[in-house]
Amino acid sequence: PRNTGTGPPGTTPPLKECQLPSPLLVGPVSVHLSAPLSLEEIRRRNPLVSPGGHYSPPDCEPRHHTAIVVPYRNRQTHLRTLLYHLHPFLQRQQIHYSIYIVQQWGNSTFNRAKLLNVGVREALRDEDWGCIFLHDVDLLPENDHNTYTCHKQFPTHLSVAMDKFRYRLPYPQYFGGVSAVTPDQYMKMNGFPNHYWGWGGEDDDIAARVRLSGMKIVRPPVAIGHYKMIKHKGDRGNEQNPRRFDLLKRTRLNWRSDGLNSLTYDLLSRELEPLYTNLTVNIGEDP
Ligand code: UD2
Ligand code: MN
Repeated sequence: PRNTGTGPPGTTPPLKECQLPSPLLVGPVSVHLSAPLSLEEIRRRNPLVSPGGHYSPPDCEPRHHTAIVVPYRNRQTHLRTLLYHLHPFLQRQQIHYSIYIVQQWGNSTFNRAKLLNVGVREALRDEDWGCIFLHDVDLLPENDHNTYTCHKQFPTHLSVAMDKFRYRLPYPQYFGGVSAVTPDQYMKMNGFPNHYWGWGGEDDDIAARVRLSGMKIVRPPVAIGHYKMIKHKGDRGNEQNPRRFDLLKRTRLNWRSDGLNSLTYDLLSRELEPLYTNLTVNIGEDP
């Protein structure tokens, strides 16, 4: 429980609000990609992270409460690299946070957007998060001035400058990689589409929902939104979705009826691992 200062005498005094900006920030950081440490070793290096991958700054009252949601299947080494990097990064920002790994169960075609819907819904069962990050497992932020917090009014796109796109936005409406919404913004756009099976299109659909629901995308400066993507081949079970262009033509007609309000899934387990909350979910398959 958070210390509100209203407890009986003899309890610890209330914490002061965390300073803005965090005095712990270092700016650009170099990102190591080779041979990630074991989960056990990463845990040792993050002694203040509690089960479920939960953290709150020990000596100030955090201003931000952020859930990190990662769509996931079979990317062990990427996951370790992400955890190794992201825990210290978020702690330097003095944010109260948890990391949720939403793992698609079984061998059916991967569905990133639907996993994100599941992650948002399950994270909000835990806490009243003010901000929800949608985060690819293979993306590592390279500058801690890129704060993992939300804009009050509009969804944020954070990964604006990635090494794989030569540190530029590939196209103006691009929304893939790392983005963030408040629960209100998420509700306003009816969440994300549930019917994009396989690689591609779902990020453009999400960007279209932002616009169709009367919002716009905000972004950090290109100099700050730097990310490295761990190099990888396409995964088996996540082949390019040949229907993505047809689906994208119908976002305008479908976004109100497909999304948060039509989401169904079967949560198979929920485990508080030392460095993250693991959600294993059966999301069905491409009909
Ligand atoms: C791009 C976008 C990504 C998404 C995707 C199209 C970037 C940096 N990212 O990623 O946000 O829009 O295109 O769907 O441009 N995953 C697994 N296991 C799998 C397959 C996918 O964990 O078997 C997860 C993982 O978090 C991964 C993400 O899904 O980072 C996106 O898949 P990707 O990395 O294969 O696709 P990529 O790099 O083209
Ligand atoms: Mn990737």
